[in-house]
Amino acid sequence: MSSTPRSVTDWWRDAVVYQLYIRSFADADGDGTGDIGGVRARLDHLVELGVDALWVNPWYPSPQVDSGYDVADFRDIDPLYGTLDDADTLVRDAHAAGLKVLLDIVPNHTSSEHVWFRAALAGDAGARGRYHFRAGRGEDGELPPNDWTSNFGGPAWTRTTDADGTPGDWYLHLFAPEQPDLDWDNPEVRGEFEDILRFWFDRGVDGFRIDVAHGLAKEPGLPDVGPDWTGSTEELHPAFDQDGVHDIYRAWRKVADSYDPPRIFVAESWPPSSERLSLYLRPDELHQAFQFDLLRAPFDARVMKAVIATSLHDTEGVGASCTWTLSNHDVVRQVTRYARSQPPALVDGPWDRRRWHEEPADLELGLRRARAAALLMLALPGSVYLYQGEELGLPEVEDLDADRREDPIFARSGSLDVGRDGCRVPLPWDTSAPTYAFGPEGGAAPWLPQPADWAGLSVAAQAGDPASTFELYRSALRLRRERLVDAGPLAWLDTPPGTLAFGRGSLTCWLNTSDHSVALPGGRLLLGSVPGMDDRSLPVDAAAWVDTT
Ligand code: TEU
Repeated sequence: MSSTPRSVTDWWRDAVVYQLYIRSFADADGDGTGDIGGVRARLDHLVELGVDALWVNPWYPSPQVDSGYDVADFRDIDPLYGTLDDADTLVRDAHAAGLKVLLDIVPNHTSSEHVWFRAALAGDAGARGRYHFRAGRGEDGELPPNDWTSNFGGPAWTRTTDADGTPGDWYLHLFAPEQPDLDWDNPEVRGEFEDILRFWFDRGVDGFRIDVAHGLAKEPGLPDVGPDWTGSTEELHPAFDQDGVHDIYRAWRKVADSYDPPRIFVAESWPPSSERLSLYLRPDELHQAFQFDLLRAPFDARVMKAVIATSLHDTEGVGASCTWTLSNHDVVRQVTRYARSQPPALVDGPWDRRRWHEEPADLELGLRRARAAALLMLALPGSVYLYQGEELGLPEVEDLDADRREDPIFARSGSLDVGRDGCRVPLPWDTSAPTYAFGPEGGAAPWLPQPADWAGLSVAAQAGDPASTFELYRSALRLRRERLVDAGPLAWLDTPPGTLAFGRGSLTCWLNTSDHSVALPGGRLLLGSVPGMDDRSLPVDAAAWVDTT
């Protein structure tokens, strides 16, 4: 809990938020899946780590086709995780512990089991108007309405069957067929989601992470994307980052500001550029938007410095602050990303998943680099989101059996993309293999198997060990609160190739991604990413915080 008082309304500008992937955090009822009881039982972990808030991935009723991102009812809790009363209790517990609580809102689509979509399939014209139903192309409407493909592989359209058994219209799903896209041109959709926001804000929830925030408005007419679209996030797609989204968020901001204290939003948006990302951060729109370019960057000081400088420039241009992250439940964990030869420039999530066949991972190197990158990120101005397990230095689990993989990306890509299960393996709490106290003694096995060699990565093995990753994060968060929360903007220093350094207040952060150690000019070492390093030289693949007063 922060020891530095912050303004009640601006706590989020430099907050450290812990992404809590509830399916894999802690299992209290012994069914093998994480739950609210498990979160309540382990809240002290977040307090000891020193974060300011938690973001809970979707916990709503869902068929779990996409780990809860296929929501069937936005105003309840899936029995897998508990009840609405449990949720209220957790919010109270978190607040009592000094932690804010953010939920995950999924406005781009519903589950195909949502009452709205069930009515649409039954032929209710009004319900169909809440989604993107279109007649097919071709002589008998047998071809999809356009050439869009799903983010998970395969077509983005599924044809329905009319009540008389004849083939009917198609509906759009940018993700799985069980996730039909909502039509945000429909005022009923807009009204429903503003009511959903109020439902949770009224229960004390402090804000939301907005899923696929860049996807709600589609280009009118849903035009073809054309054969030349490469799928790179640098190109605008008619389904993403359309200017129409900003009206939606201006309305949402009004809802958030009507509460005391005001509630907040953080956008998951993958626009073609940092400049377009800043449009979401204008004063009458959203508070935060994940700056994914640092996550997409290789462990390379030159690339990382360019990403940081561009992001700071673009957000300052709209009077906003940056929101950094290196990890989440959708991308390969950074210990493994940094464990292979590094790409020359930014990459997209799936790229790392395709490499594991190409070269072995040096996880010792990967962890060393991930610890250094964490000190870099935590020294930056702005807010930081940590993904559960990164404070333990967990690697990606790349050897899950195919029959254990639940991510729809795996099946829908014809197993060409192994999918995201490898970064979603349940946390190890103590050293007792094979489940490391993820659930109660005698409980069901965790929903994904944990590696046999994770005892040393568990919370119990690391807490109190000054050389551990957990204690590195704890120290960094404490020092960050004491020295950096009001330290203002960064000032770059001139440094040798392969390194970067910047000053913030009395602290200078150094990063060395070169192939040789470099001299540290003066100052007292406050924190180093490599255990036992001194304040005279910075080893390779390391970072240091130096007191330069
Ligand atoms: O992810 C949106 C999104 O863009 C991701 O699918 C990303 O493109 C992909 O994971 C990169 O590998 C959000 C959620 O974070 C994700 O878990 C959901 O599956 C998706 O939306 C659909 O709701």
